Amino acid sequence: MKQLSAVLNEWYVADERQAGKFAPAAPKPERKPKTNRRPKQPSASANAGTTKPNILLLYADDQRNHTLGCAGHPIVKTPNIDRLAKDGVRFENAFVSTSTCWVGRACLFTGCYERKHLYRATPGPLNPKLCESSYFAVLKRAGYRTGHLGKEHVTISTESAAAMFDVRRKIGRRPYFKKQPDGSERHETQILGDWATEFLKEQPQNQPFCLQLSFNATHAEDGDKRPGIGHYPWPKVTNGMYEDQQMPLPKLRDPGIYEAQPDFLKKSINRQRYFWRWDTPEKYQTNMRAYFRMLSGIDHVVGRLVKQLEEQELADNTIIIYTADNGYYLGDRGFAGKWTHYEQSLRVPLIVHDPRLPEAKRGRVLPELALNSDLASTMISLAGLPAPDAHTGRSLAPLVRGDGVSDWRTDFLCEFVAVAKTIPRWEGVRDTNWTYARYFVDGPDKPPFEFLFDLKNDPDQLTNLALNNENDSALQKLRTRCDELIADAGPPMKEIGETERSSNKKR
Ligand SMILES: [Ca+2]
Repeated sequence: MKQLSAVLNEWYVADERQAGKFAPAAPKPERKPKTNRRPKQPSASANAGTTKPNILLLYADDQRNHTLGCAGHPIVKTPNIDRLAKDGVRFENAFVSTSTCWVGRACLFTGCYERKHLYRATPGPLNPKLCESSYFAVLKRAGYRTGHLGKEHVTISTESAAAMFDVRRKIGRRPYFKKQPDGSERHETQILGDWATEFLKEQPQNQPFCLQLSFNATHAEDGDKRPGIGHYPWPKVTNGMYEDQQMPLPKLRDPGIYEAQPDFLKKSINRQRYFWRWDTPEKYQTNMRAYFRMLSGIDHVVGRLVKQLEEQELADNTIIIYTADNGYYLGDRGFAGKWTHYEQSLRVPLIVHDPRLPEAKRGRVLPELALNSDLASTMISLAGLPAPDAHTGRSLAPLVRGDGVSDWRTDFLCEFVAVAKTIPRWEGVRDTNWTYARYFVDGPDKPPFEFLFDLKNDPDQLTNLALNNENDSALQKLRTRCDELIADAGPPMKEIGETERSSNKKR
């Protein structure tokens, strides 16, 4: 069995190959960009003619906040992402307000709560009006070259797409390994690295860019239940990693934690998928290793892209943001997946690396509550433009810069409106001290099932204080606050029509 150091060494040798010989020889992508592709230009020097910063948003799938080296994880190796955190800032309280792939992406693109964009809770593509105030559209109008590469999982109208993207290339999993013209197979994560490299090489001078790279990793291959390479296919570059290591068990693994859940969660998709991934010690160990290899595969591409930016002398003017579309139950509470109100589902990693930050402002870990819907305003304001009024999110730029911000949010609306079959619609408030959630198990006209957790005294959310009305004043306060947040963002639950339930198969 190989020692970890040997594996890592090979990994970085492979990294050199990627940057040198291998990457340029990478096969051509299956699909050409759709719109407004610009002619190739020499990639000689930085886009020094522009004063606007470039933006590179790296967007992982199904990754909880704790699975990064820089977040203190004892096993997973993410040295390139860790470097971004060391030289940038990391938000240790970053959340998604809706925890699922497609709604999370709609929140990211529009800068709005689900309650405002109502994607898939209302018919049709992503709200065209809100697409106009998406960061892609705003930055494109301001002269940026914009690109989205990878998993989209949001239906965008042709007109909206034309306003948002200069370059748009989609790629899915199923399978992760794509057959290449020479007969070899290449992992989707690495293909995205190739595509992003091409995008950078074609970047014209005197123009800034905003590029989002949306990985399918670390989403499980749901159709393949074989533990390891079947369910969590990793790129070859991480072969052998973690092989000699015991995977730590989830902290919240006591069966009593699962048993204490209400029936509608005990029978939910969170439980069904637990049996796909985590229910036996062997399956758990094998799948965790594979999952971490997928994560390290993303990290490898991050390293490739940083190197590419440096080679093109773009690194000093390119802001890099790393985050994920939703949190993830890795067997915690007897669950798998996301969708629900617990911390494991709502928390995501968030790093903002702005090379313009002075030395003294680098390497900070910020405690403020940051949301996926904040990133649209953040990118727009980092580009020096005013954030659109339509956004419910707020720019994180002052926090990144280290400006004193005295009126930052202390709570946010969390919800799941575009409901999947086995998770009832729910809405709630994540406060700095409390989590409140109400599930409309029997429909929006019937009394909901409520959760209330005192995060100061019960950070693991084990005692539901709403069950016996154990803290009536907090419960009343949070019910009211939930109503207020909803009133600011959109309609109450009972005014939202039936969801397109059948369209929720792919997550
Ligand atoms: Ca996801």
